[in-house]
Amino acid sequence: MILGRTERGTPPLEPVTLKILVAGGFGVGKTTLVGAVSEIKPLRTEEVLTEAGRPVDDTSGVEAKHTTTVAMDFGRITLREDLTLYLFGTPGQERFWFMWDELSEGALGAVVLADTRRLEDCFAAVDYFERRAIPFLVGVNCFEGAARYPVDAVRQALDLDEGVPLLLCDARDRESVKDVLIGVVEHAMAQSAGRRHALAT
Ligand SMILES: Nc1nc2c(ncn2[C@@H]2O[C@H](COP(=O)(O)OP(=O)(O)OP(=O)(O)O)[C@@H](O)[C@H]2O)c(=O)[nH]1
Ligand SMILES: [Mg+2]
Repeated sequence: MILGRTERGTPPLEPVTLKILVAGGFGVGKTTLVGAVSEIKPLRTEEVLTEAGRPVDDTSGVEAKHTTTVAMDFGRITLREDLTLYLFGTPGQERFWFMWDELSEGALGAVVLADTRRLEDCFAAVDYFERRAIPFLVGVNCFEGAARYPVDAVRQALDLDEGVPLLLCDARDRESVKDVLIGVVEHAMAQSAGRRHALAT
């Protein structure tokens, strides 16, 4: 009888868990993205947008939005039997950005979500990850009614480095979000392999 790998007692693969951040401006779809792919009921910290916040909470473009993230979103997705991602969605509003340093501790990489109607809202997130050399990818969340721009035009507007991937996505769609997450993992792995190579030569 020929024994299969498991019968021969090959140890099961050690699962790898990686931490990925989901950042971007207010109302761009971070909480939606984490909820679309998480296998566990996502932990959310939503608070109702109030009259008092109206002068600072710019909901133009997302008028149907009634709540905002005040601390973080948390979800989990198993991409492969041996690869699990923990997703941490950051709060979008500037007054909660002090959370970002805490959340980015130990992160492999990040997704910066962008909305072409308010592209400038993601500049701060792009700067944040560039400065800390945390590998990131830009996901353009394609809201209905938002003009579609060529990928190169968006890259230029964001002044992205050549190596930073940019993908179009739909934060509500599981498969689309999965592609984005796979993109971040691959990009981060390629960067760290590049760094190791540079050190060895
Ligand atoms: N049409 C459309 N609506 C979306 C999409 N993604 C999110 N939304 C809606 O846009 C609104 C904002 O989504 P959230 O996921 O709360 O955004 P957020 O980035 O977590 O917001 P903050 O935490 O407040 O910064 C919600 O009403 C979503 O239903 C999308 O891809 N298309
Ligand atoms: Mg949110």
